[in-house]
Formats: sequence, C-alpha cells, structure tokens
Amino acid sequence: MVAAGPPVLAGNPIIQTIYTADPAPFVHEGTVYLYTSHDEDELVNNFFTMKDWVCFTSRDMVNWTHHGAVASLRSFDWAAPEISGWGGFENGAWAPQAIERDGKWYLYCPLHGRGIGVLVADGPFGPFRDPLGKPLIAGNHIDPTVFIDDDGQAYLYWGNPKCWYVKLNEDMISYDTSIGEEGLVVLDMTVEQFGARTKEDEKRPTSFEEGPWLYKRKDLYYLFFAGGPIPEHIAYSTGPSAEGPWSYGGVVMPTQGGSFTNHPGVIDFKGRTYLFYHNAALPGGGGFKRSVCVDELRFKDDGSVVQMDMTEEGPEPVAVLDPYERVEAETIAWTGGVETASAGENRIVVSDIDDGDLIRVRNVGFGDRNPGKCSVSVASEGPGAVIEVRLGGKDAEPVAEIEVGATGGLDEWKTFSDEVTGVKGVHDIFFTFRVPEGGGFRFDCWKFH
Ligand code: FUB
Repeated sequence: MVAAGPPVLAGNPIIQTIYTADPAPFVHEGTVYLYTSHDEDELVNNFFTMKDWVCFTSRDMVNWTHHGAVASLRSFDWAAPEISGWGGFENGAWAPQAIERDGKWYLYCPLHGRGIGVLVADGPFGPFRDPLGKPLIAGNHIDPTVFIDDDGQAYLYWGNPKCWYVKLNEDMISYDTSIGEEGLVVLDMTVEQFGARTKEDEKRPTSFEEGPWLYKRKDLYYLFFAGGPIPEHIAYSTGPSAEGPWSYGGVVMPTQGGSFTNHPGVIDFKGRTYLFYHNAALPGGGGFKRSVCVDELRFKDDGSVVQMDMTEEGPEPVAVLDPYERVEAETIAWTGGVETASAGENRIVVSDIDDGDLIRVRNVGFGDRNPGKCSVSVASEGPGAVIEVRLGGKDAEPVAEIEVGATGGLDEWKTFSDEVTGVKGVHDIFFTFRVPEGGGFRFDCWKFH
C-alpha cells in the first residue's frame, strides 16, 4: 500500500494506490487505456520486484478508473518461476505496451532476461492468453513499443542497450522474417540518430538507453526514448518513416523526479498531445517504487518538441464527469489512504478505507438538474461508518452525509443514500470517510439522482 497523503490538489502522480511504472497509454473510442508495470511494495534483493501488469482508464485525463492486474508472469507458461532461472523468484514483468487491431487487443510484455511475449484478448481488460507458448522475441530483450502506420504496417521496436525493430505481420503475433537477421533489425547506434552521450559507456555509444516509443504527428515520425547516462532523461529523434533514418532531436524532459529510470508514452487525446512518464514522487517512492505521471507535450511549428519539466499539477481536465450515471468508486483523481481490490470477476472496488481517508474526483458536471439524492453502493462489516460528500474542497461543508448501515459482510452489497439540495454546476467532489471500530466497509460505486 502507498500511503499517499496530501496535497489533495496535486494531479501527479496520477495513481496513488500502488506504485506504477513504464506507462503505455492507448486511445480507443474516446477512452485512454493506460497499461503500466507495477512495482511491488516489498522489494526482493532491493531490486525491481515486478510480477504483473495493470490497467487504468480515463476520459478526462484527471480521473483514472482502476481495473487491476490484467496479466502477469503467470500468463506465460514459459515464464513459470520454477523455470525462470532468473534471481530464483517470480519477477521481471517489465515495461509493456498494448494495442487494438480488428477487435483484438495485443499486450506485448517483456519478461526480463527471458524475452518479449505477446498476449491476446477480445477486450482491453482480458482475459489475455498467450497464443504462441513461447517468446515472440527470444533473448535478453526489453521495452517493446508497438505502432501501426497509416498503411496498416505494424512495427514492434524495443531495446536496451541497442534499439531494434521487427515488421509485425497482420496477425500481430508474428513478423516478417525476410529483413534483418531473420526479421530482427538492429538500428545503427550513431550520434546522428540518437545524440551524443555525456559519459563514456562501452555498450552505449549514444544517448539511447532504453524505452523507445513510436509516435506519428502530421507526416513526421518520432522515436521517443529514455536517454542515458543514468539517472535517465527523456529524449527524441524524428524521421521520414517508421523505419527511420532517425535524426536526434534533443531532450524532452531532463533528469528529474528521484527515479534513476524514466520511460515515455505519448498519445494524442481530444486535440492535445500528452507525455506519460514516471518518477519517485509518492511517499516511500524510489528507483524501484515508481509512479506514473502525465503532462501535456507541446511542439513548435517546425515539429520539434518543446522541452518540459515534470509537474505536480498534471494536465487540465478535458471532459466533465457525469454524476447521473453510475460512477465506479475506484475512479479517482487523488486519494489519501484507500486501496483497490478485486471483488469477483471483473469487479474492482475501493477497499482498506480508514477513518479520515479521502477520495477526490475532479470536474464533475451537475448542470442544472438539481439532484435530490446521492447514493452509494457499499459492503460493510457493521454499522456506524459515514461517507461525507463535499464539493470544491476537503474542508467545505458536506452536501451529504451518507450513513453506512450493516450489510452482512464485505461481500454483501447494499445502497445507502442521503438527500442533497442546491447542487449545480461543475465541481470537484471530495468523499471523506468516518470509520468506527468494527464498521469497516468497501465502496463499489456512487451516483447523484
Ligand atoms: O521497469 C523496469 C525497467 O525500468 C523498464 O523496462 C525500463 O524501461 C525502466 O523503466
């Protein structure tokens, strides 16, 4: 658990309930699907301790709905811990990326030291299965990035210390073996393509370190990457095609944020462009306990990238959240204290709610409808808890105080309500929780009506 205290006005890091790293956002039908790797709370051997890949969604870039782990090392038979041969423990679920093609979702997963695998599902949250039963790219390869060009040709880039690619076939789980070394093309690691390194490194002749990310804007292709030496920064190159040749463009984000790695993920969403990255900003954070953040990425007229800094504020909301539809309680802009848990198939709920914890949900649009009630669905161990609902600030007068009655247990769900009056316009909602001894509860969803 991450003990995320104030400031409640922060937007970054965007996930506070667990440590997340290696952001891989993907836009599909008005929603951002954000896949990340997951740094465990308990480190083994004081090193990366990573077992699964998690997913979050947003329609407004400020409230993120938690969907939990969608795949793990156990999704790959060939990665079973007893055969891993790597460190002797279950580990190595490093930076993933997902993409949708013709209704199927493909999740490319590096298993550190064992290769890059691919999983397939009928939807963004799985269930994901391994269609190959072996690595797509075998060997010591990490950090895949997948991209489908306008002509339908798909590419998988990856690499550390070199940058590689394959041209994926239309099935997205095999590649054209007629190019490179049986299909694998290694880029020329030249200063022209990736910029000069400021510190000599035998294996790395340029500033390219790892974490490539392919992106296209107008007719220009961009290869963002984590640059070295460590601690990493984010840099980019541009080219006339998805296969280059690349010209080094410069630094996008200097070394900042307390983590010795960084990792770019770039998308366009609702007319803006965003850079996802990670840092060590949450309490207890560090190089092996990282947190994903997002900020707007800007370009100059000539297509070059405007260098930027990490921020605490994060981006502005780009949509209002509708409180008259069921809203999952795990849709969160900021939380201090709570966690999320699985409550059965495809159901994630807010759990581990302690007295004084809070959840902030941003930019909620009430319009002129003047709702009469706020209802919550909860499951409780006993009576006595109260959900206070405030608008605009955590210290505002509550507009509702919903008493949570006994429901018969943490898996028995009931709806409780309180009356509200005079609620109009667009506000941030702050749910704060009063939890007496024996009155623990889990929170599934809420709505105004
Ligand atoms: O998360 C493990 C590794 O750290 C990733 O594969 C790299 O990109 C770096 O972020």
